Amino acid sequence: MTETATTTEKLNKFEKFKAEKDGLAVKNEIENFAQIGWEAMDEDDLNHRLKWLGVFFRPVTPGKFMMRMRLPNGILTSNQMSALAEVVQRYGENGSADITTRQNIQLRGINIEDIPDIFNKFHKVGLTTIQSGMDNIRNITGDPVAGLDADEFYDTRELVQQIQDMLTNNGEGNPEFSNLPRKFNIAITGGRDNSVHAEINDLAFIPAFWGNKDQLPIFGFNVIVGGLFSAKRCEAAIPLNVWVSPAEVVLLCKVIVEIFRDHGLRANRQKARLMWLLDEWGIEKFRNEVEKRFGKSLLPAAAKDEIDWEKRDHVGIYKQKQPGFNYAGLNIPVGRLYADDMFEIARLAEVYGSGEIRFTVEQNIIIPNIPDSSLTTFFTEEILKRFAVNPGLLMRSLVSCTGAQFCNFALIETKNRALAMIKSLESELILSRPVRIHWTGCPNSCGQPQVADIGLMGTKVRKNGKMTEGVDIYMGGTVGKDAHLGTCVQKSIPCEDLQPVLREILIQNFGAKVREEALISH
Ligand code: SRM
Ligand code: SF4
Repeated sequence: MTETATTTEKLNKFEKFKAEKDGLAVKNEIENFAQIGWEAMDEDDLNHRLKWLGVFFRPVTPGKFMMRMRLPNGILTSNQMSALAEVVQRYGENGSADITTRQNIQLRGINIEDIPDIFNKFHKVGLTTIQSGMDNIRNITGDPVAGLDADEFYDTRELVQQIQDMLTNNGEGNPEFSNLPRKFNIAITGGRDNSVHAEINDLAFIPAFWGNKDQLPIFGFNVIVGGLFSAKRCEAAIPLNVWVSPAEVVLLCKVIVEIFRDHGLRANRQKARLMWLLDEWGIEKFRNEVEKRFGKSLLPAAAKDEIDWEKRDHVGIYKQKQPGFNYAGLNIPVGRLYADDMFEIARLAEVYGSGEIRFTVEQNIIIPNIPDSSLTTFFTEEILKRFAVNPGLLMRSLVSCTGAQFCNFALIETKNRALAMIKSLESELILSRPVRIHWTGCPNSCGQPQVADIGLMGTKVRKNGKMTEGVDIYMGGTVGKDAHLGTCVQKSIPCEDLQPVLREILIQNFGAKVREEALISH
Protein backbone atom coordinates (compact mmCIF):
# COMPACT_ATOMS: atom_id res chain seq x y z
CA MET A 1 0.00 0.00 0.00
CA THR A 2 1.29 3.51 -0.75
CA GLU A 3 1.80 6.41 1.61
CA THR A 4 -1.25 8.19 0.17
CA ALA A 5 -3.64 5.42 0.98
CA THR A 6 -2.56 4.96 4.58
CA THR A 7 -1.26 8.17 6.03
CA THR A 8 -2.98 11.13 4.48
CA GLU A 9 -6.51 9.85 4.96
CA LYS A 10 -8.42 9.17 8.15
CA LEU A 11 -9.09 5.46 8.36
CA ASN A 12 -12.64 4.14 8.70
CA LYS A 13 -13.33 1.34 11.19
CA PHE A 14 -12.96 -1.36 8.51
CA GLU A 15 -9.52 -0.04 7.55
CA LYS A 16 -8.56 -0.02 11.23
CA PHE A 17 -9.43 -3.65 11.87
CA LYS A 18 -7.72 -4.68 8.62
CA ALA A 19 -4.59 -2.78 9.66
CA GLU A 20 -4.63 -4.49 13.07
CA LYS A 21 -4.82 -7.97 11.55
CA ASP A 22 -5.17 -8.99 7.93
CA GLY A 23 -8.36 -10.80 6.99
CA LEU A 24 -6.47 -13.80 5.62
CA ALA A 25 -4.75 -14.35 8.99
CA VAL A 26 -7.80 -16.27 10.22
CA LYS A 27 -6.92 -19.04 7.77
CA ASN A 28 -4.59 -20.45 10.43
CA GLU A 29 -7.12 -20.05 13.22
CA ILE A 30 -10.05 -21.96 11.85
CA GLU A 31 -9.33 -25.11 13.91
CA ASN A 32 -9.28 -22.96 17.02
CA PHE A 33 -12.57 -21.24 16.11
CA ALA A 34 -14.14 -24.65 15.57
CA GLN A 35 -13.05 -25.66 19.05
CA ILE A 36 -14.00 -22.55 21.00
CA GLY A 37 -17.29 -21.99 19.12
CA TRP A 38 -18.57 -18.76 17.57
CA GLU A 39 -19.80 -17.23 20.83
CA ALA A 40 -16.22 -17.08 22.16
CA MET A 41 -14.70 -15.54 19.01
CA ASP A 42 -13.31 -12.05 18.69
CA GLU A 43 -16.07 -9.88 17.16
CA ASP A 44 -14.04 -8.67 14.19
CA ASP A 45 -12.92 -12.22 13.37
CA LEU A 46 -16.52 -13.42 13.58
CA ASN A 47 -18.28 -10.61 11.75
CA HIS A 48 -15.66 -9.65 9.22
CA ARG A 49 -12.38 -11.59 8.90
CA LEU A 50 -14.09 -14.97 8.42
CA LYS A 51 -15.45 -13.55 5.14
CA TRP A 52 -11.89 -13.65 3.78
CA LEU A 53 -12.35 -17.43 3.94
CA GLY A 54 -15.82 -17.17 2.37
CA VAL A 55 -17.48 -17.89 5.73
CA PHE A 56 -20.28 -15.49 6.69
CA PHE A 57 -21.73 -15.13 10.18
CA ARG A 58 -25.47 -14.53 9.71
CA PRO A 59 -26.91 -12.31 12.47
CA VAL A 60 -30.39 -13.37 11.27
CA THR A 61 -29.60 -17.04 12.02
CA PRO A 62 -26.79 -16.88 14.62
CA GLY A 63 -24.63 -20.01 14.66
CA LYS A 64 -25.82 -21.08 11.21
CA PHE A 65 -23.13 -19.79 8.85
CA MET A 66 -23.20 -19.21 5.11
CA MET A 67 -20.29 -20.30 2.91
CA ARG A 68 -19.70 -18.58 -0.44
CA MET A 69 -17.74 -20.53 -3.02
CA ARG A 70 -15.61 -19.33 -5.92
CA LEU A 71 -16.56 -20.91 -9.24
CA PRO A 72 -14.58 -19.37 -12.09
CA ASN A 73 -16.86 -18.92 -15.10
CA GLY A 74 -19.62 -20.55 -13.00
CA ILE A 75 -18.45 -24.09 -13.81
CA LEU A 76 -18.30 -27.14 -11.54
CA THR A 77 -18.27 -30.91 -11.86
CA SER A 78 -20.93 -33.35 -10.70
CA ASN A 79 -18.45 -34.56 -8.04
CA GLN A 80 -18.08 -31.04 -6.74
CA MET A 81 -21.86 -30.56 -6.76
CA SER A 82 -22.27 -33.80 -4.78
CA ALA A 83 -19.66 -32.60 -2.26
CA LEU A 84 -21.62 -29.36 -1.83
CA ALA A 85 -24.85 -31.36 -1.49
CA GLU A 86 -23.30 -33.53 1.24
CA VAL A 87 -22.38 -30.40 3.21
CA VAL A 88 -25.90 -28.98 2.96
CA GLN A 89 -27.47 -32.35 3.75
CA ARG A 90 -25.78 -32.46 7.17
CA TYR A 91 -27.93 -29.57 8.33
CA GLY A 92 -31.33 -31.05 7.60
CA GLU A 93 -34.02 -28.42 7.29
CA ASN A 94 -31.50 -25.63 7.96
CA GLY A 95 -29.36 -26.67 5.00
CA SER A 96 -29.90 -25.04 1.61
CA ALA A 97 -27.96 -23.42 -1.20
CA ASP A 98 -28.47 -20.42 -3.43
CA ILE A 99 -27.13 -19.83 -6.91
CA THR A 100 -25.98 -16.22 -6.96
CA THR A 101 -26.09 -13.32 -9.40
CA ARG A 102 -22.35 -13.86 -9.94
CA GLN A 103 -22.64 -17.41 -11.39
CA ASN A 104 -21.74 -18.81 -8.01
CA ILE A 105 -23.23 -20.76 -5.11
CA GLN A 106 -23.62 -20.17 -1.37
CA LEU A 107 -24.31 -22.88 1.21
CA ARG A 108 -26.40 -22.28 4.32
CA GLY A 109 -26.99 -23.63 7.78
CA ILE A 110 -23.34 -24.48 8.52
CA ASN A 111 -21.93 -25.01 12.04
CA ILE A 112 -18.54 -23.53 12.76
CA GLU A 113 -17.25 -26.73 14.36
CA ASP A 114 -17.63 -28.50 11.01
CA ILE A 115 -15.76 -25.92 8.96
CA PRO A 116 -12.23 -27.47 9.12
CA ASP A 117 -13.74 -30.73 7.93
CA ILE A 118 -15.68 -28.96 5.18
CA PHE A 119 -12.52 -27.20 4.00
CA ASN A 120 -10.76 -30.58 3.75
CA LYS A 121 -13.65 -31.92 1.75
CA PHE A 122 -13.53 -28.93 -0.61
CA HIS A 123 -9.77 -29.26 -0.97
CA LYS A 124 -10.11 -32.90 -2.04
CA VAL A 125 -12.52 -32.03 -4.86
CA GLY A 126 -10.72 -28.85 -5.95
CA LEU A 127 -13.17 -26.28 -4.57
CA THR A 128 -12.30 -23.08 -2.76
CA THR A 129 -14.17 -20.37 -0.89
CA ILE A 130 -11.12 -18.15 -0.48
CA GLN A 131 -11.45 -14.36 -0.54
CA SER A 132 -15.04 -14.50 -1.82
CA GLY A 133 -16.38 -11.80 0.52
CA MET A 134 -15.53 -8.38 2.00
CA ASP A 135 -12.63 -6.38 0.54
CA ASN A 136 -11.63 -8.97 -2.04
CA ILE A 137 -12.24 -9.82 -5.65
CA ARG A 138 -15.59 -11.53 -6.14
CA ASN A 139 -16.29 -14.59 -8.26
CA ILE A 140 -15.04 -13.87 -11.77
CA THR A 141 -17.80 -14.29 -14.32
CA GLY A 142 -17.45 -15.52 -17.89
CA ASP A 143 -19.68 -16.64 -20.70
CA PRO A 144 -21.96 -19.42 -19.39
CA VAL A 145 -21.90 -21.18 -22.78
CA ALA A 146 -18.16 -20.73 -23.35
CA GLY A 147 -16.86 -23.55 -25.49
CA LEU A 148 -20.40 -24.67 -26.40
CA ASP A 149 -21.68 -21.74 -28.41
CA ALA A 150 -21.06 -21.93 -32.16
CA ASP A 151 -21.29 -18.14 -32.41
CA GLU A 152 -18.80 -17.23 -29.69
CA PHE A 153 -15.68 -15.23 -30.43
CA TYR A 154 -13.66 -16.54 -27.54
CA ASP A 155 -13.91 -19.34 -25.00
CA THR A 156 -13.48 -17.46 -21.71
CA ARG A 157 -13.02 -20.47 -19.39
CA GLU A 158 -9.26 -20.66 -19.26
CA LEU A 159 -8.72 -16.92 -18.92
CA VAL A 160 -11.18 -16.67 -16.06
CA GLN A 161 -9.42 -19.55 -14.29
CA GLN A 162 -6.01 -17.95 -14.85
CA ILE A 163 -7.18 -14.63 -13.41
CA GLN A 164 -8.62 -16.38 -10.35
CA ASP A 165 -5.41 -18.41 -9.87
CA MET A 166 -3.28 -15.27 -10.10
CA LEU A 167 -5.46 -13.26 -7.72
CA THR A 168 -6.04 -16.02 -5.15
CA ASN A 169 -2.68 -17.84 -5.35
CA ASN A 170 -4.34 -20.91 -6.87
CA GLY A 171 -7.18 -20.80 -4.39
CA GLU A 172 -4.89 -20.90 -1.33
CA GLY A 173 -5.25 -17.20 -0.51
CA ASN A 174 -3.14 -14.30 -1.71
CA PRO A 175 -1.97 -11.66 0.81
CA GLU A 176 -1.01 -9.43 -2.17
CA PHE A 177 -4.71 -8.79 -2.74
CA SER A 178 -6.26 -9.35 0.66
CA ASN A 179 -6.52 -5.69 1.63
CA LEU A 180 -8.36 -3.85 -1.12
CA PRO A 181 -10.25 -0.65 -0.21
CA ARG A 182 -13.52 -2.44 -1.05
CA LYS A 183 -14.95 -5.30 -3.11
CA PHE A 184 -13.94 -5.62 -6.77
CA ASN A 185 -15.87 -7.32 -9.60
CA ILE A 186 -14.34 -8.72 -12.79
CA ALA A 187 -16.13 -10.17 -15.84
CA ILE A 188 -15.10 -11.39 -19.29
CA THR A 189 -17.50 -11.93 -22.11
CA GLY A 190 -16.49 -13.87 -25.20
CA GLY A 191 -19.88 -14.13 -26.90
CA ARG A 192 -22.10 -11.74 -28.79
CA ASP A 193 -24.73 -11.09 -26.12
CA ASN A 194 -22.93 -9.67 -23.10
CA SER A 195 -24.12 -12.61 -21.01
CA VAL A 196 -22.26 -11.42 -17.89
CA HIS A 197 -23.60 -7.84 -17.72
CA ALA A 198 -20.09 -6.53 -18.36
CA GLU A 199 -21.06 -2.92 -17.68
CA ILE A 200 -21.91 -3.51 -14.00
CA ASN A 201 -18.41 -4.71 -13.10
CA ASP A 202 -15.43 -2.75 -11.77
CA LEU A 203 -13.41 -4.25 -14.63
CA ALA A 204 -14.74 -6.02 -17.71
CA PHE A 205 -13.47 -7.31 -21.01
CA ILE A 206 -15.68 -7.06 -24.10
CA PRO A 207 -14.88 -8.81 -27.42
CA ALA A 208 -13.49 -6.48 -30.09
CA PHE A 209 -11.29 -6.88 -33.18
CA TRP A 210 -8.22 -4.73 -33.63
CA GLY A 211 -7.16 -3.74 -37.10
CA ASN A 212 -8.13 -1.67 -40.10
CA LYS A 213 -8.92 -2.36 -43.74
CA ASP A 214 -5.27 -3.04 -44.55
CA GLN A 215 -4.67 -5.44 -41.67
CA LEU A 216 -6.13 -8.78 -40.73
CA PRO A 217 -8.32 -8.10 -37.67
CA ILE A 218 -6.92 -9.58 -34.45
CA PHE A 219 -9.25 -10.77 -31.71
CA GLY A 220 -9.03 -9.19 -28.27
CA PHE A 221 -11.02 -7.18 -25.78
CA ASN A 222 -11.99 -3.58 -25.19
CA VAL A 223 -11.67 -2.77 -21.50
CA ILE A 224 -14.26 -0.96 -19.40
CA VAL A 225 -13.84 0.10 -15.77
CA GLY A 226 -15.66 1.43 -12.72
CA GLY A 227 -19.12 -0.15 -12.97
CA LEU A 228 -20.84 -0.50 -9.61
CA PHE A 229 -24.11 -0.70 -7.74
CA SER A 230 -24.17 0.49 -4.18
CA ALA A 231 -26.64 2.19 -1.88
CA LYS A 232 -24.81 5.47 -2.50
CA ARG A 233 -24.36 5.30 -6.24
CA CYS A 234 -24.98 3.14 -9.32
CA GLU A 235 -22.95 3.58 -12.49
CA ALA A 236 -22.26 1.67 -15.67
CA ALA A 237 -18.58 1.06 -16.37
CA ILE A 238 -16.80 3.56 -18.64
CA PRO A 239 -14.30 2.88 -21.44
CA LEU A 240 -10.64 2.80 -20.40
CA ASN A 241 -9.76 3.31 -24.05
CA VAL A 242 -7.60 0.20 -24.04
CA TRP A 243 -7.67 -2.88 -26.26
CA VAL A 244 -5.76 -5.98 -25.16
CA SER A 245 -5.10 -9.37 -26.69
CA PRO A 246 -6.27 -12.42 -24.69
CA ALA A 247 -2.63 -13.05 -23.67
CA GLU A 248 -2.50 -9.62 -21.99
CA VAL A 249 -5.71 -9.96 -19.97
CA VAL A 250 -4.25 -11.54 -16.81
CA LEU A 251 -1.50 -8.94 -16.49
CA LEU A 252 -3.96 -6.12 -17.10
CA CYS A 253 -6.19 -7.45 -14.32
CA LYS A 254 -3.21 -7.64 -11.97
CA VAL A 255 -2.10 -4.11 -12.73
CA ILE A 256 -5.58 -2.60 -12.34
CA VAL A 257 -6.26 -4.41 -9.07
CA GLU A 258 -2.84 -3.24 -7.80
CA ILE A 259 -3.67 0.36 -8.64
CA PHE A 260 -7.01 0.01 -6.84
CA ARG A 261 -5.23 -1.53 -3.85
CA ASP A 262 -2.54 1.14 -3.70
CA HIS A 263 -4.51 4.25 -4.58
CA GLY A 264 -8.20 3.42 -4.00
CA LEU A 265 -9.89 5.77 -1.54
CA ARG A 266 -10.07 4.38 1.98
CA ALA A 267 -11.36 7.21 4.16
CA ASN A 268 -15.07 6.86 3.42
CA ARG A 269 -16.27 3.31 2.80
CA GLN A 270 -19.24 4.60 0.82
CA LYS A 271 -16.80 6.10 -1.66
CA ALA A 272 -14.17 3.39 -1.87
CA ARG A 273 -15.13 1.54 -5.07
CA LEU A 274 -12.98 2.01 -8.18
CA MET A 275 -15.35 4.55 -9.81
CA TRP A 276 -14.66 7.04 -7.02
CA LEU A 277 -10.93 6.85 -7.75
CA LEU A 278 -11.65 7.33 -11.46
CA ASP A 279 -13.62 10.48 -10.56
CA GLU A 280 -10.76 11.80 -8.51
CA TRP A 281 -8.01 11.02 -11.00
CA GLY A 282 -9.83 11.27 -14.32
CA ILE A 283 -9.61 8.42 -16.83
CA GLU A 284 -6.43 9.78 -18.50
CA LYS A 285 -4.37 9.74 -15.32
CA PHE A 286 -5.71 6.28 -14.48
CA ARG A 287 -4.88 4.99 -17.97
CA ASN A 288 -1.35 6.44 -17.71
CA GLU A 289 -0.80 4.64 -14.42
CA VAL A 290 -2.10 1.39 -15.95
CA GLU A 291 0.35 1.77 -18.83
CA LYS A 292 3.23 2.59 -16.49
CA ARG A 293 2.67 -0.54 -14.43
CA PHE A 294 1.89 -2.68 -17.49
CA GLY A 295 5.38 -1.84 -18.72
CA LYS A 296 4.52 -0.84 -22.28
CA SER A 297 2.12 1.41 -24.10
CA LEU A 298 -1.33 -0.02 -24.62
CA LEU A 299 -3.38 0.20 -27.80
CA PRO A 300 -6.46 2.42 -27.69
CA ALA A 301 -9.86 0.70 -27.73
CA ALA A 302 -10.96 -0.84 -31.00
CA ALA A 303 -13.50 1.40 -32.73
CA LYS A 304 -16.36 -1.04 -32.27
CA ASP A 305 -17.10 -3.91 -29.95
CA GLU A 306 -18.78 -7.15 -30.96
CA ILE A 307 -21.79 -7.17 -28.65
CA ASP A 308 -24.49 -7.23 -31.28
CA TRP A 309 -27.14 -9.56 -29.85
CA GLU A 310 -29.89 -9.21 -27.29
CA LYS A 311 -28.94 -11.07 -24.14
CA ARG A 312 -29.93 -14.75 -24.05
CA ASP A 313 -31.15 -16.44 -20.88
CA HIS A 314 -30.01 -19.96 -21.91
CA VAL A 315 -33.16 -21.58 -20.48
CA GLY A 316 -34.28 -24.40 -22.80
CA ILE A 317 -32.51 -26.93 -25.01
CA TYR A 318 -29.90 -25.59 -27.42
CA LYS A 319 -27.59 -27.12 -30.00
CA GLN A 320 -23.90 -26.92 -29.19
CA LYS A 321 -21.11 -26.25 -31.63
CA GLN A 322 -20.14 -29.89 -31.13
CA PRO A 323 -22.38 -31.72 -33.65
CA GLY A 324 -24.96 -34.01 -32.04
CA PHE A 325 -24.70 -32.38 -28.59
CA ASN A 326 -27.00 -30.04 -26.70
CA TYR A 327 -26.98 -27.98 -23.56
CA ALA A 328 -30.02 -27.88 -21.30
CA GLY A 329 -30.76 -24.68 -19.42
CA LEU A 330 -32.84 -25.46 -16.32
CA ASN A 331 -34.80 -22.71 -14.62
CA ILE A 332 -34.07 -22.83 -10.88
CA PRO A 333 -36.76 -20.61 -9.32
CA VAL A 334 -34.92 -17.78 -7.50
CA GLY A 335 -31.78 -19.96 -7.46
CA ARG A 336 -32.79 -21.91 -4.34
CA LEU A 337 -31.62 -25.53 -4.03
CA TYR A 338 -31.80 -28.20 -1.33
CA ALA A 339 -29.51 -31.19 -0.85
CA ASP A 340 -31.76 -33.62 -2.75
CA ASP A 341 -31.97 -31.21 -5.69
CA MET A 342 -28.20 -30.88 -5.79
CA PHE A 343 -27.65 -34.64 -5.79
CA GLU A 344 -30.26 -34.95 -8.51
CA ILE A 345 -28.63 -32.29 -10.70
CA ALA A 346 -25.25 -34.00 -10.24
CA ARG A 347 -26.87 -37.26 -11.33
CA LEU A 348 -28.47 -35.68 -14.41
CA ALA A 349 -25.12 -34.18 -15.42
CA GLU A 350 -23.46 -37.60 -15.09
CA VAL A 351 -26.14 -39.70 -16.74
CA TYR A 352 -26.99 -37.41 -19.65
CA GLY A 353 -24.03 -35.04 -19.98
CA SER A 354 -20.30 -35.17 -19.32
CA GLY A 355 -20.59 -34.54 -15.58
CA GLU A 356 -20.26 -30.78 -16.03
CA ILE A 357 -22.65 -28.22 -14.49
CA ARG A 358 -22.71 -24.48 -15.09
CA PHE A 359 -24.44 -21.55 -13.43
CA THR A 360 -25.71 -18.34 -15.01
CA VAL A 361 -25.96 -14.84 -13.54
CA GLU A 362 -29.75 -15.33 -13.76
CA GLN A 363 -29.34 -17.95 -10.98
CA ASN A 364 -30.09 -20.84 -13.35
CA ILE A 365 -28.26 -24.06 -14.29
CA ILE A 366 -26.87 -25.34 -17.57
CA ILE A 367 -26.10 -29.02 -18.17
CA PRO A 368 -23.89 -29.28 -21.26
CA ASN A 369 -22.93 -32.14 -23.57
CA ILE A 370 -26.22 -34.04 -23.79
CA PRO A 371 -26.27 -36.19 -26.95
CA ASP A 372 -29.29 -35.87 -29.26
CA SER A 373 -30.05 -39.54 -28.61
CA SER A 374 -30.52 -38.93 -24.85
CA LEU A 375 -32.88 -35.99 -25.05
CA THR A 376 -36.12 -37.97 -25.13
CA THR A 377 -35.27 -39.79 -21.89
CA PHE A 378 -33.88 -36.60 -20.36
CA PHE A 379 -37.29 -34.92 -20.81
CA THR A 380 -38.94 -37.66 -18.73
CA GLU A 381 -36.89 -36.81 -15.61
CA GLU A 382 -39.15 -35.90 -12.70
CA ILE A 383 -37.02 -32.97 -11.54
CA LEU A 384 -37.69 -31.08 -14.78
CA LYS A 385 -41.21 -30.47 -13.45
CA ARG A 386 -39.66 -28.17 -10.84
CA PHE A 387 -36.56 -27.05 -12.72
CA ALA A 388 -38.19 -26.58 -16.09
CA VAL A 389 -36.58 -26.15 -19.49
CA ASN A 390 -39.73 -24.35 -20.66
CA PRO A 391 -41.00 -22.37 -17.64
CA GLY A 392 -43.53 -19.52 -17.74
CA LEU A 393 -42.37 -16.30 -19.35
CA LEU A 394 -42.15 -14.47 -16.03
CA MET A 395 -40.64 -17.34 -14.06
CA ARG A 396 -37.88 -17.96 -16.59
CA SER A 397 -36.44 -14.49 -16.05
CA LEU A 398 -37.08 -14.05 -12.35
CA VAL A 399 -34.03 -13.14 -10.23
CA SER A 400 -33.97 -12.45 -6.52
CA CYS A 401 -31.33 -11.63 -3.95
CA THR A 402 -31.26 -13.35 -0.56
CA GLY A 403 -33.49 -10.91 1.32
CA ALA A 404 -34.63 -10.94 4.94
CA GLN A 405 -34.61 -14.72 5.39
CA PHE A 406 -30.82 -14.67 5.80
CA CYS A 407 -29.48 -11.17 5.11
CA ASN A 408 -29.35 -8.60 7.89
CA PHE A 409 -29.20 -5.67 5.44
CA ALA A 410 -32.56 -6.64 3.98
CA LEU A 411 -35.51 -4.29 4.32
CA ILE A 412 -37.93 -6.90 2.97
CA GLU A 413 -38.39 -10.64 2.39
CA THR A 414 -37.64 -11.31 -1.29
CA LYS A 415 -37.32 -14.87 -2.61
CA ASN A 416 -40.57 -16.40 -1.28
CA ARG A 417 -42.53 -13.26 -2.02
CA ALA A 418 -41.11 -13.06 -5.56
CA LEU A 419 -42.10 -16.67 -6.24
CA ALA A 420 -45.65 -16.27 -4.91
CA MET A 421 -46.20 -13.08 -6.89
CA ILE A 422 -44.90 -14.51 -10.17
CA LYS A 423 -47.14 -17.56 -9.74
CA SER A 424 -50.23 -15.37 -9.29
CA LEU A 425 -49.31 -13.04 -12.14
CA GLU A 426 -48.72 -15.98 -14.48
CA SER A 427 -52.13 -17.40 -13.53
CA GLU A 428 -53.82 -14.07 -14.32
CA LEU A 429 -51.95 -12.97 -17.43
CA ILE A 430 -50.93 -14.29 -20.83
CA LEU A 431 -47.47 -13.06 -21.78
CA SER A 432 -46.08 -13.06 -25.29
CA ARG A 433 -42.44 -12.46 -24.32
CA PRO A 434 -40.26 -12.97 -21.25
CA VAL A 435 -40.20 -10.03 -18.84
CA ARG A 436 -37.14 -9.85 -16.60
CA ILE A 437 -38.24 -9.06 -13.05
CA HIS A 438 -35.44 -8.66 -10.50
CA TRP A 439 -36.01 -8.36 -6.74
CA THR A 440 -33.46 -6.92 -4.37
CA GLY A 441 -33.99 -6.58 -0.64
CA CYS A 442 -32.22 -3.25 -0.11
CA PRO A 443 -30.37 -0.52 -2.05
CA ASN A 444 -27.15 -2.58 -2.12
CA SER A 445 -28.69 -4.03 -5.31
CA CYS A 446 -27.30 -7.58 -5.18
CA GLY A 447 -30.36 -8.62 -7.23
CA GLN A 448 -29.39 -6.04 -9.91
CA PRO A 449 -32.80 -4.30 -10.30
CA GLN A 450 -31.17 -1.71 -12.56
CA VAL A 451 -30.56 -4.27 -15.34
CA ALA A 452 -34.13 -5.59 -15.27
CA ASP A 453 -37.21 -4.81 -17.34
CA ILE A 454 -38.90 -4.35 -13.95
CA GLY A 455 -36.64 -4.00 -10.91
CA LEU A 456 -38.04 -4.09 -7.38
CA MET A 457 -35.90 -2.64 -4.60
CA GLY A 458 -36.91 -3.28 -0.99
CA THR A 459 -37.72 -0.33 1.23
CA LYS A 460 -39.83 0.50 4.28
CA VAL A 461 -43.07 2.38 3.62
CA ARG A 462 -45.77 3.88 5.78
CA LYS A 463 -49.28 2.55 5.28
CA ASN A 464 -52.23 3.49 7.52
CA GLY A 465 -49.80 5.00 10.01
CA LYS A 466 -47.70 1.81 10.25
CA MET A 467 -44.30 0.93 8.76
CA THR A 468 -44.47 -2.00 6.40
CA GLU A 469 -42.41 -3.73 3.71
CA GLY A 470 -42.48 -2.06 0.30
CA VAL A 471 -40.59 -1.54 -2.93
CA ASP A 472 -39.34 1.16 -5.26
CA ILE A 473 -39.91 0.19 -8.89
CA TYR A 474 -37.15 0.48 -11.49
CA MET A 475 -37.74 0.22 -15.22
CA GLY A 476 -35.87 0.55 -18.47
CA GLY A 477 -32.84 -1.63 -17.72
CA THR A 478 -31.62 -3.09 -21.01
CA VAL A 479 -29.16 -5.93 -21.37
CA GLY A 480 -27.00 -7.31 -24.14
CA LYS A 481 -26.42 -4.91 -27.03
CA ASP A 482 -26.54 -1.23 -25.99
CA ALA A 483 -27.05 -2.20 -22.35
CA HIS A 484 -28.02 0.60 -20.05
CA LEU A 485 -29.24 0.94 -16.49
CA GLY A 486 -32.86 1.34 -15.54
CA THR A 487 -34.07 4.09 -13.25
CA CYS A 488 -36.57 4.44 -10.42
CA VAL A 489 -40.06 5.14 -11.80
CA GLN A 490 -42.31 4.66 -8.75
CA LYS A 491 -41.47 4.87 -5.09
CA SER A 492 -42.74 3.31 -1.91
CA ILE A 493 -45.34 0.75 -3.01
CA PRO A 494 -46.35 -1.46 -0.05
CA CYS A 495 -45.65 -5.10 -0.98
CA GLU A 496 -49.23 -6.01 -0.14
CA ASP A 497 -50.41 -3.59 -2.86
CA LEU A 498 -47.77 -4.53 -5.40
CA GLN A 499 -49.42 -7.27 -7.39
CA PRO A 500 -52.07 -5.11 -9.14
CA VAL A 501 -49.39 -2.50 -9.84
CA LEU A 502 -47.18 -5.10 -11.54
CA ARG A 503 -50.18 -6.50 -13.38
CA GLU A 504 -50.92 -3.06 -14.82
CA ILE A 505 -47.27 -2.48 -15.79
CA LEU A 506 -47.18 -5.85 -17.56
CA ILE A 507 -50.37 -5.03 -19.47
CA GLN A 508 -49.46 -1.43 -20.34
CA ASN A 509 -45.74 -1.83 -21.06
CA PHE A 510 -45.17 -5.46 -22.00
CA GLY A 511 -48.33 -6.39 -23.94
CA ALA A 512 -49.66 -8.88 -21.37
CA LYS A 513 -53.31 -9.89 -21.78
CA VAL A 514 -55.68 -10.88 -18.99
CA ARG A 515 -56.64 -14.58 -19.08
CA GLU A 516 -60.34 -15.19 -19.60
CA GLU A 517 -60.62 -17.21 -16.38
CA ALA A 518 -59.09 -14.29 -14.48
CA LEU A 519 -61.58 -11.85 -16.08
CA ILE A 520 -64.51 -14.01 -14.96
CA SER A 521 -63.28 -14.30 -11.39
CA HIS A 522 -62.57 -10.54 -11.08
FE1 SRM B 1 -24.13 -8.51 -2.63
C1 SRM B 1 -23.33 -7.34 0.41
C2 SRM B 1 -25.45 -11.23 -1.25
C3 SRM B 1 -24.14 -9.96 -5.66
C4 SRM B 1 -23.70 -5.44 -4.08
N1 SRM B 1 -24.29 -9.19 -0.74
C5 SRM B 1 -23.86 -8.55 0.39
C6 SRM B 1 -23.94 -9.47 1.61
C7 SRM B 1 -22.61 -10.12 1.75
C8 SRM B 1 -24.27 -8.68 2.90
C9 SRM B 1 -24.24 -9.58 4.12
O1 SRM B 1 -23.18 -9.78 4.69
O2 SRM B 1 -25.30 -10.05 4.49
C10 SRM B 1 -25.07 -10.37 1.14
C11 SRM B 1 -25.05 -11.78 1.72
C12 SRM B 1 -26.47 -12.24 2.00
C13 SRM B 1 -26.61 -13.72 2.05
O3 SRM B 1 -26.68 -14.30 3.16
O4 SRM B 1 -26.71 -14.32 0.98
C14 SRM B 1 -24.92 -10.27 -0.36
N2 SRM B 1 -24.59 -10.30 -3.28
C15 SRM B 1 -25.23 -11.25 -2.59
C16 SRM B 1 -25.69 -12.39 -3.48
C17 SRM B 1 -25.69 -13.75 -2.80
C18 SRM B 1 -27.10 -12.05 -4.01
C19 SRM B 1 -27.80 -13.22 -4.65
O5 SRM B 1 -28.80 -13.66 -4.07
O6 SRM B 1 -27.38 -13.69 -5.71
C20 SRM B 1 -24.69 -12.22 -4.64
C21 SRM B 1 -23.40 -12.97 -4.40
C22 SRM B 1 -22.48 -12.89 -5.58
C23 SRM B 1 -21.26 -13.76 -5.41
O7 SRM B 1 -21.37 -14.95 -5.69
O8 SRM B 1 -20.22 -13.23 -5.02
C24 SRM B 1 -24.42 -10.72 -4.55
N3 SRM B 1 -23.87 -7.83 -4.51
C25 SRM B 1 -24.02 -8.58 -5.63
C26 SRM B 1 -24.07 -7.72 -6.78
C27 SRM B 1 -24.35 -8.17 -8.22
C28 SRM B 1 -23.14 -8.37 -9.05
O9 SRM B 1 -22.01 -8.52 -8.56
O10 SRM B 1 -23.34 -8.39 -10.26
C29 SRM B 1 -23.95 -6.43 -6.31
C30 SRM B 1 -24.02 -5.13 -7.14
C31 SRM B 1 -22.83 -4.98 -8.03
C32 SRM B 1 -21.67 -4.34 -7.35
O11 SRM B 1 -21.16 -4.88 -6.38
O12 SRM B 1 -21.23 -3.28 -7.82
C33 SRM B 1 -23.82 -6.51 -4.88
N4 SRM B 1 -23.55 -6.66 -1.92
C34 SRM B 1 -23.50 -5.52 -2.66
C35 SRM B 1 -23.21 -4.43 -1.80
C36 SRM B 1 -23.02 -2.95 -2.21
C37 SRM B 1 -21.59 -2.73 -2.58
C38 SRM B 1 -21.10 -1.34 -2.36
O13 SRM B 1 -20.12 -0.97 -3.02
O14 SRM B 1 -21.64 -0.63 -1.51
C39 SRM B 1 -23.11 -4.96 -0.49
C40 SRM B 1 -22.80 -4.20 0.81
C41 SRM B 1 -21.36 -4.03 1.06
O15 SRM B 1 -20.51 -4.61 0.36
O16 SRM B 1 -21.05 -3.29 1.99
C42 SRM B 1 -23.33 -6.36 -0.61
FE1 SF4 C 1 -28.91 -8.49 1.34
FE2 SF4 C 1 -29.54 -6.14 0.32
FE3 SF4 C 1 -27.83 -7.73 -0.95
FE4 SF4 C 1 -30.38 -8.39 -0.89
S1 SF4 C 1 -29.56 -6.54 -1.83
S2 SF4 C 1 -28.65 -9.77 -0.44
S3 SF4 C 1 -31.00 -7.66 1.09
S4 SF4 C 1 -27.49 -6.80 0.99
